[in-house]
Amino acid sequence: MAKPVIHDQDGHADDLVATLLLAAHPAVDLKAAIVNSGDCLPEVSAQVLQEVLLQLGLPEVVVAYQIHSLPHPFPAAWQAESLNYRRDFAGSPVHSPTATGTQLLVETILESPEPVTLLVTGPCTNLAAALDAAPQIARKLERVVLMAGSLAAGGNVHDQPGHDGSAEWNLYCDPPAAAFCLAAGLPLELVTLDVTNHVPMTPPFLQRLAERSGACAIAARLLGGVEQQNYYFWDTLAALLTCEPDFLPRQGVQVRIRTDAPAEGRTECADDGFPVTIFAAGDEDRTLKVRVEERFIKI
Ligand code: AGV
Ligand code: CA
Repeated sequence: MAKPVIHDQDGHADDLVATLLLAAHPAVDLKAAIVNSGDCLPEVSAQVLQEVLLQLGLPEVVVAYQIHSLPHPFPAAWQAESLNYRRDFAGSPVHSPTATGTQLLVETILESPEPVTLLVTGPCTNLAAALDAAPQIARKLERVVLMAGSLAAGGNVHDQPGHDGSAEWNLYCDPPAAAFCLAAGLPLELVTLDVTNHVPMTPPFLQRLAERSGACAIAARLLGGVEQQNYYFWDTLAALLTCEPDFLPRQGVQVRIRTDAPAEGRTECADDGFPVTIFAAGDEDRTLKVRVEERFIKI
């Protein structure tokens, strides 16, 4: 039986491709995708996502966007990459998504007859807002997979004044929201940079994607709209692990999220931290890139 899943994301190319993966995977029944402020222009990325889902014959996935203000906004140049995706999908959208993303998240969870799996691949801001508005959603969440954090691998926030670079961007952009979600007792599973750093997204893979038809070709076009250097299977790997939890080994740890400068958003293991599950690259880290690429091409 396919599991009900919601994708809460922030509209960068790999977020959009992660939604396509969830929509295509037989183990998953994707109910909704919410595009939030973060690494994109939310309205633009939501329109592109809606358009792509319609092109692929998937009108049943409900798309909405939500504007939030973030303590540490993403670089404007990364947000503006949304315009590149739209340039490639010219033509007026058949439907324009509405700005009701928090409401969609709450309602989709509460209306589901079964417990829901939630994938978050952007800031924790919208999940925190939803928990604030309707705390009872916590009991309906079976798994909450986050592309977030870094334990031993170091951060990917560079050149931000007053920050030491030790955080991953999705947590750095809104540390209080991340800390709030961590403390909310959710069944959290983290896909951290410790794993994703083993899986860079390289031109030969994009070339292979582009040579295929359907969702693969669209994914290649979306991913071609970003600066390729230092791009990884971040959200796309988190989506794969949402569909196939046994793809990588898992382990339980206790973590805390710093909200104090200069390490805001940094994740640390701590005996008095909150219990979470983390995915590990395992001994196979050298072959992981090949395994992930092969799995992707086939879905
Ligand atoms: O930290 C990874 C997160 C993922 O959710 N994002 C991109 C993915 O959607 C932020 C990010 C880190 N480095 C980036 C990012 C880069 N070089 N370009 C765009 N976004
Ligand atoms: Ca993202």
